[in-house]
Amino acid sequence: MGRATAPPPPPHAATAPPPYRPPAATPAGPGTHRATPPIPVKILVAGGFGVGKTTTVGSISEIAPLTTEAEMTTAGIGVDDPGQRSGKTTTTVAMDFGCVTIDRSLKLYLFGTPGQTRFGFMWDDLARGALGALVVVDSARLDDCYPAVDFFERAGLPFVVGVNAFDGRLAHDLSAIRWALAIGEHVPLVQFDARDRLSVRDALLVVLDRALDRATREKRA
Ligand SMILES: Nc1nc2c(ncn2[C@@H]2O[C@H](COP(=O)(O)OP(=O)(O)O)[C@@H](O)[C@H]2O)c(=O)[nH]1
Ligand SMILES: [Mg+2]
Repeated sequence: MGRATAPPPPPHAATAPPPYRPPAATPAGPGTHRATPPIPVKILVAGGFGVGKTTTVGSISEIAPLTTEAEMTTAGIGVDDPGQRSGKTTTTVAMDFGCVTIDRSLKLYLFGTPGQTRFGFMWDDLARGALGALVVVDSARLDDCYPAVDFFERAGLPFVVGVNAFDGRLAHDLSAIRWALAIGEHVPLVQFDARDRLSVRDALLVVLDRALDRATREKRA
């Protein structure tokens, strides 16, 4: 912010101008820090259709999440199945976007992928520059998350599987889910609630941990 107009000339403008003096440096006393903007980190929120990706981004985002939801139409019957327990009537057609500041040094930018496999062509673009992913899973419909698990395994991107406990219940326990998904021991598997901000935050912190772990290993290699 600056002044819109130049200050009026001093009354003695006709005399020689005063010698140039550089602007006084701001005193760097104790307690003064230069504000460094937080490091932006891109994280994907992926998974099948109707598993809670949009809900996850919406629960934690500190900006009103940008979603591209559209009403589902009868054309989707038999193609897009949100599961019996869901009252879902809309679907994400491109992506969800939200962000959350973790602390002064770190800000996460969350990109929710569209769930339907027919939008798979967008995943490569969305994954560009991402440091990690949370693959959201509905324990009653494990099949739906295979494409996402495959994608991140092939892409070599660190990911965490987050089982969204619809109504606080899991259809199978975590070890059975790990076995069914055939994910390696190095892939963290956590239970969370997509509607609960703190629960989503904890799941995202596990993703960050994985991403950091991977970055440190790469730096050492
Ligand atoms: N009961 C319950 N409903 C949920 C939960 N997570 C999402 N939902 C609902 O399930 C439906 C699908 O969620 P949504 O986030 O749109 O799924 P997406 O397709 O993965 O983006 C919506 O109607 C949500 O309100 C949950 O943890 N418990
Ligand atoms: Mg969605």
